[in-house]
Amino acid sequence: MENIKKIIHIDMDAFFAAVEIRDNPEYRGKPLIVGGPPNSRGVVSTCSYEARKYGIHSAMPAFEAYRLCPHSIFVPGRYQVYAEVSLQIRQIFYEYTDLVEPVSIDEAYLDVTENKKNIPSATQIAKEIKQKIYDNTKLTASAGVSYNKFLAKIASEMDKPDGLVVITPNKAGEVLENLPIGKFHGIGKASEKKMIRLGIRTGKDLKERSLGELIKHFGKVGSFYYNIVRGIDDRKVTVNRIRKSLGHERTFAKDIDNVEEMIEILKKLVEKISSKMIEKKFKAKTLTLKIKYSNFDVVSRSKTLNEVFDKEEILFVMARKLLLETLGPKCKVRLLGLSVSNLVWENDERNNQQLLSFFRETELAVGDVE
Ligand code: TTP
Ligand code: MG
Repeated sequence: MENIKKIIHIDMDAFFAAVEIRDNPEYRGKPLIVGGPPNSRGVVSTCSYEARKYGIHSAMPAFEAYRLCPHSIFVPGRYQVYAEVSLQIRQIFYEYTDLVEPVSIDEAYLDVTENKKNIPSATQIAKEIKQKIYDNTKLTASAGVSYNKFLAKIASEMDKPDGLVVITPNKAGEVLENLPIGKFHGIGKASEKKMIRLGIRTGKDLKERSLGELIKHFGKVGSFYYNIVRGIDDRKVTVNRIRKSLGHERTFAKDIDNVEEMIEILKKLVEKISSKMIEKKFKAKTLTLKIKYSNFDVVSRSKTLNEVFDKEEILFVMARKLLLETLGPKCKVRLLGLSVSNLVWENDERNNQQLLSFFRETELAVGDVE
């Protein structure tokens, strides 16, 4: 029982459209399309629930949306605003746990099995998060609570908008049996079609097929299907780490006290760091030197420049200076390390966290068809 997890999936409702309606109340209650424009080769990014009644949906060509509902309001996206809201809601998640896995600009999984507020009920946390999202952004989110990611995601979709659905272990079987196959997250469009051809329309139908049969028809992913319909999903909530620093260090076979030798070592460390920075296309503002003395005392000293740097020569000058300023007389050194931080990526999106790269993907989804 102990290893039962508490997972929450949060997904904002009609996200871009909801932001536009919040900021332009005259759009409320109307079919609103973010994307377009209708006479272009652009596509629908998202639309209000009123527009969805006409069959309009994300990724549909804008002219088709126009054909389905000519009196829709078309507005272009304001991605910077959506990105800011996305950051705002993420801050709320971090009040409860650091185990947050953002999956798109408006969606994330949270593992709250252990949480910063020691709240035993994940449902309670989901309620609080929804409330805080509303208080801070005046937007609604839907939440799903369950014991794994797959079920939490299913749950968040079950009562949109503004939903809060909990799938407990003893309810999971029934929920999954009744679920149309197209609603199984992870079963793509092609597999869905194939399943329907095979007479699999609901979870119940899927559950009746043997593992061998599913693998025969779908290959490796067949065993994933076999598991999810039984509510089995071991995928962990993983934090997408954003690199905040890059460093290398060397421990010597024998303690050294020769400064020239130390400088040679710094040179090697600098080479490694600089080439990695150039390869990965980022620069830094801060360099930190770490020295571990033979008695295991550790000191670190940093230097921050106003300008970003990635060149070996600059790194080396800084590193050498730091060493000479830091090193006491007649010291034996056991380890030297260098690291760079305050990183800035060449393509700006990376700077404002991965969020902006989601948002770029989103833009790609709405971008013109080539
Ligand atoms: P979704 O969460 O898929 O959709 P949604 O929030 O608009 O509506 P729902 O209530 O059903 O969750 O996507 C989040 C945002 O990402 C969406 O508002 C716009 C953007 N997006 C695109 O730009 N293109 C796409 O194809 C999709 C699916 C989303
Ligand atoms: Mg959404």
